[in-house]
Amino acid sequence: MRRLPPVLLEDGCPRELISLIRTILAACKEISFRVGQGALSGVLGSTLDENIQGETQKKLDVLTNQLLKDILLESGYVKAIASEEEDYTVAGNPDASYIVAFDPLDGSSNTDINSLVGTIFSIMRAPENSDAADERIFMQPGKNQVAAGYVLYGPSTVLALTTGKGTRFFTLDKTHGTFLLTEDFAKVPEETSEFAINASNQRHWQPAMQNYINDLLAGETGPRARNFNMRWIAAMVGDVHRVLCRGGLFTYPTDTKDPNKPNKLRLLYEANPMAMLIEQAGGIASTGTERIMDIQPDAIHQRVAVILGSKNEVETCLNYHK
Ligand code: AFP
Repeated sequence: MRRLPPVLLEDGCPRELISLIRTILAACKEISFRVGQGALSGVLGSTLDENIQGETQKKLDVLTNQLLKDILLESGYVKAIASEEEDYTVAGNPDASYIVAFDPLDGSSNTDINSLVGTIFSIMRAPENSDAADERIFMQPGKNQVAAGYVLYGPSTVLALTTGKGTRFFTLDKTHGTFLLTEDFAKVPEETSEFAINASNQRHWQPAMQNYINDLLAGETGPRARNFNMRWIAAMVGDVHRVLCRGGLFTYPTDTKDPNKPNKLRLLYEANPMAMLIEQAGGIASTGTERIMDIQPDAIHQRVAVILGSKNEVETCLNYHK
């Protein structure tokens, strides 16, 4: 089976970028081990702290963030990092070419119930002659990403990775500590009868999403004339993995539940990398009104609405938004 570095070399990936990806994966192997230890290593449960976004931090949020941050900054391959768990960006090697945004442990509330969690990352080039301490170096649209991926810590540890030449899956061989290519060029089926949304927010959605979901729920006697199935893992990384594997529509739409927080998912380290993986597998990723990867960010923790997945179903959903 092919190993990760040769696959990326064949794609013509710059050596520095490959080294950076391998650095992220070194941290992810450690995270995979820690998550797998669960209650044995005393890392479950919450801290007493909140992050800048007002969310209670899990012990594993803090630990995984520290692991990724330390290994990335020590590697010398990154000019700066942005993390869900860091209030501000952190400067690294001023001469490095790349910047990395990451969610160290997406779906961290799942850790306490031994369910799916994952690390999401997005890599971009730092602008020429930029200042490593200037957070504006992250204010680039997702279409500038040179690589994006996630590592899903499930029954097996799976890496989904794109460097702009398709989306591939690698599985961690825990005996040898190596990520091995297990699926070349994943393709999201264009048609689907499966969707993922937190239905408990239904009364807070905008009319377009209300109408779309009502028509799915109406099943074969409704306007769609067929039955749909619903799944919700409460970790975007798990839901997107399912969509990449067998198709589906995943959405976390705008809602009016909290007027100060109309959107939930973060653009830089959740929506953008997932959008790149989905598009590279033939799917669509939109906010409902625009392509996610075209959005010009104005803050590192900016949130956006997300509708992504199987091409035909996302297009149908977008038609309700016109
Ligand atoms: P964390 O990044 O704080 O772990 O949150 C996970 C998440 O942002 C995303 O991965 C899920 O899709 C979503 O939250 C689940 O939210 P609900 O609480 O509405 O189920």
